[in-house]
Amino acid sequence: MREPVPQDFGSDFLWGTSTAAYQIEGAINEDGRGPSIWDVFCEQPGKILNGHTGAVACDHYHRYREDIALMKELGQDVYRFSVAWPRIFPTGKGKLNSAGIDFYQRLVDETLANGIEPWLCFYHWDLPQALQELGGWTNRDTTGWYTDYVIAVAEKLGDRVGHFVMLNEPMVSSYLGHFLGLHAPGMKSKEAFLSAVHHLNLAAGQGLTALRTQGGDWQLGTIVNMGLAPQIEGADLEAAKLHDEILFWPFLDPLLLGHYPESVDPLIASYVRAGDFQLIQHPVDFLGVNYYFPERVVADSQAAFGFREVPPPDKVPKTAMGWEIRPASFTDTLMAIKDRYLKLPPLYISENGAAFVDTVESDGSINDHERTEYIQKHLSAVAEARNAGVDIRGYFVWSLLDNFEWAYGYDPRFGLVHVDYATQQRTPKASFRWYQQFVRAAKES
Ligand code: IFM
Repeated sequence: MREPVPQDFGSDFLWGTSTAAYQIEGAINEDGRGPSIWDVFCEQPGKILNGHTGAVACDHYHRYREDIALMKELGQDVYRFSVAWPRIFPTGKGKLNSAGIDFYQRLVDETLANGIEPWLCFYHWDLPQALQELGGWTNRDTTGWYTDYVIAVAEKLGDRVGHFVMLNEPMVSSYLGHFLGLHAPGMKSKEAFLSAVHHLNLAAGQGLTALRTQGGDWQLGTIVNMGLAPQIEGADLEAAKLHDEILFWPFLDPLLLGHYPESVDPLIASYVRAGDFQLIQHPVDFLGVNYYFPERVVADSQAAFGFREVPPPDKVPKTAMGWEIRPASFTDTLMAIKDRYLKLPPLYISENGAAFVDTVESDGSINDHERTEYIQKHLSAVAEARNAGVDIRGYFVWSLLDNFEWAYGYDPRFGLVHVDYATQQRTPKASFRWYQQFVRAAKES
């Protein structure tokens, strides 16, 4: 795979970074914010590495101006952030907390004042705990509370925000949160997982349909994560197909085809009601794809769904999280999405990036060449997919800042900007400088 050159993307391509509320904001008890499922999960012993929590995180709630100044310095066009639902509705529903909205008003205004377009994601996993106590995503009513929340946010911010994202990675919140128990709310049940899948899909469709009736001139879309298994010798292709049907395609098939994959259909049917697919299949203006690594799987007749995820072989390159580095699978995944759907909206790579062990040198610099190389190679993969006809219009690095990496706490560092958690000092890494130059050159091309 050759190195990407800025001309591969053209001057219209959008360059950005992504973050998520719980991973960077901190200030969990300020200005009337209610508890989220992640606050509660973090308090449970043994759930998060080193007992870390998002209570302070990057203190972005107070330092957002400094962080937006960094984005401006980086030269990015777009910034995807998420709104913390429990800041807007502390108990998930009912009376709106205006102090919570005020924070996002300031954030959006500052972003725009710096010439950056805000992309607002409604849900990046931090469900209000009060709704969890009513069943969370296993309760169909959550789709209605989500819709009320979405409308309330759009009413307050929709005059300045042009792009809204309904959900980020519903596969992770349903599977890791409801089946594997590795994420909040920490459930381990097949039924909880399947109901969460359907209710997340329904919430996105219902929320999107409601937004369309508001008359705003908005671009509406949603984000999935995908990383199809490498189609290489020795791979268990049958198991991979099953895995993808259970975990990846259930979020795109209903949206773009109006039904679940064949193997999911009988499992999930009891949660589906008449009219659901009409809501879920509502046309989107764009689709975000997050890619990190290809999922390797083998058949396992003892496993709940007949497959098991396995670690990559020793000899393949990996990130600090043990994730396989395989840019070719990124191209393959994008091609597979294109091939599966006749009518596909424009795609954005809404997350891509890697954790590596960063060393702060004695002069304060962080020469994270592995991260730069990872991004370069994955941009090549994007360029290759574009050349093969996939309509990809932008790329967002995950992430602007080092941040709270969920069950792994603060150990993995994904940022273009290093965060010293003791002092909250931000230091751009070498990858930040590389991305800055690349984006500048791409815009001039
Ligand atoms: O940090 C996460 C993010 O919240 C969602 N996508 C993957 C990232 C890295 O694990």
